[in-house]
Amino acid sequence: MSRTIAIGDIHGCAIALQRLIDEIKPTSNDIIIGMGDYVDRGMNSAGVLEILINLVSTCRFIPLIGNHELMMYKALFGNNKKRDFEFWYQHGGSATLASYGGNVEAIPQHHLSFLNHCLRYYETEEHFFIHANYAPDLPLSEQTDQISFWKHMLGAPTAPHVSGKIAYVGHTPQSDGHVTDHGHVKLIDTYCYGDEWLSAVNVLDGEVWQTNNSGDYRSAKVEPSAGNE
Ligand SMILES: [Mn+2]
Repeated sequence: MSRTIAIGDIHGCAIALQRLIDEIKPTSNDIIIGMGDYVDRGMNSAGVLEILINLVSTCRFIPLIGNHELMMYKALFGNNKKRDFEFWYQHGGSATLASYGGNVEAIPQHHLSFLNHCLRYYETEEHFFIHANYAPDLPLSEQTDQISFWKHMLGAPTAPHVSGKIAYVGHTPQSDGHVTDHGHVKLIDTYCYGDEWLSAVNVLDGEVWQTNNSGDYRSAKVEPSAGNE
């Protein structure tokens, strides 16, 4: 039995992430998609990246890029390091750096290489996964950085995508701690770093695992999302 599971924005919440993985119990048959924003804001970004890198050996793990990975990567490797570093540092990067003892040089090579291997989006037969948002009328391969990684989905949801596939997005914190189900698009950043929950969703049956920074676990359900509309 193969499961396809999307994990919402983690933001340095290593305790919640570890509990989540303990509950999911991934196997080599599972596809797990990380929605991006693994780092920044929370207490232990270094620990989060270490846990995610280890996931590669237990399941088929597909990490997507979030705007925070973009900021971090630019801060470390960009053309304008001073400006980009300042920008990252002020948007949660200070917490990430602290998790490495405050020393950029202490970020291990395999963490940097992880950042470099994150994907812009991922799609299956019936679903697609992208950090922030999408232009409904454009193919996934033509989406812009601004929309894919930065544009919040507030108020009315983005219209269904031209592919007819169901979208999963993170990035826009759902401050009540619940996955928001608009049918054609599911919002799964459930605000773990803001003392709510970290969510994982099995996209085939709507099972939801939720954990928090105290290491608590609860289960939930979204509407089955197989099929169209
Ligand atoms: Mn984000």
